[in-house]
Amino acid sequence: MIIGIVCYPTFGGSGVLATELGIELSKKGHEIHFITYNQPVKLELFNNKVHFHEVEVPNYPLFHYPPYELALSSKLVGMVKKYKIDLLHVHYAIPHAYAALMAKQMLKSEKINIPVVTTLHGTDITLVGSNPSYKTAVEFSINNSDYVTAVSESLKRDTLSLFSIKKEIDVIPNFVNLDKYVNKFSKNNLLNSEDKIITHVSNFRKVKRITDVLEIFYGIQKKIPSKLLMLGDGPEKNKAEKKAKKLGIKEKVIFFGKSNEINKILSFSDLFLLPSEIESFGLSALEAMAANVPVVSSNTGGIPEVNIDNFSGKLSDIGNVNKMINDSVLILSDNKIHKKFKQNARKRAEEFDIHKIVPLYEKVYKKLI
Ligand code: GMT
Repeated sequence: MIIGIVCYPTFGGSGVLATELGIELSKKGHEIHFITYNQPVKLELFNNKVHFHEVEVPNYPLFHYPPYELALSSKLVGMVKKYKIDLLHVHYAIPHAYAALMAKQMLKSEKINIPVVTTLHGTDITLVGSNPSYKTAVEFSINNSDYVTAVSESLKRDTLSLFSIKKEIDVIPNFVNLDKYVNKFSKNNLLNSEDKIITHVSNFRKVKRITDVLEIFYGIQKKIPSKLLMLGDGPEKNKAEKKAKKLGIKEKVIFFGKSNEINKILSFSDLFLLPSEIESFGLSALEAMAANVPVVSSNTGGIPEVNIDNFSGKLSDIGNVNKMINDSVLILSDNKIHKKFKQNARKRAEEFDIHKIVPLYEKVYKKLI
């Protein structure tokens, strides 16, 4: 099959997932065309089955907002015709689903029928999509896609309750490439070999509750010699650095910024923290679990579908920092308990093996083409 994939090319979960999907599909012999404004960060154009086409958005002084959707839909029309693309799979509804439907409409007038699969990822529904400024167009895009998938049951429920949906929504959970998380790497020389390594990975937005991450770590390090590794970047990073200083733990918290080597850091991590306010799935938690790292998280949204309480980690109500500290200390202070949680984390991640989930998307494509 020849598949066009539209996604954000950044470090966010939806872009990472879409990139991994495209790479895996290409390994299975499909021809993949990524169509977005930059080369996706995790995409290596390593074989002739994967292509990247940049969407250029020319600016003009009249434009306060350069019209990306227009450029994207025009590009999609051109690419579908040029490469005889069989199907468009768009990740994150805003504005990708809308642009793909416009392209579909334009192609119809040339007697080309291009199926559009829309995968909902989370904030395109919960935080941004349901905003009155976007809601009508998002609802239209969902109802008029040929097939709609959501990454968790929780996101499906949210979509059905926030919008008036006439379309069936199929849950196809996110996946992980387990092979990437088997090698062990040695600790960075900034880290003492005695210290337990606590890790957090995110885009440092408000919903991630970064100050909770620091407060949980503050509680842990009082009882267990440890370091906190903060991976990623975003609007809350400055605040986090200030908070670490205020709590007197600046020396124990290391901010790494955006990284393409998360698998290496996870390979020597002992615990992963994800106390988010909203999370449709929690791909970062799944990646940690694939690397044998237990997860202490909130129980919001789709997280309980990934992290199983008392098995792969521990879950708490949003903001219950004291419980998260106690849970972390319990997991880390006894080697036998820690080992069991580590094994269970990997076992749970195996349920989301890329080789189990990607065929579900292939089945959808075959049905539509
Ligand atoms: O967390 C974000 O704001 C980024 C967003 C994205 O587009 O990458 O993440 C969402 O999609 C991920 C991949 O499906 C999910 O694992 C995240 O839980 C989801 N984020 C939220 O729902 C806040």
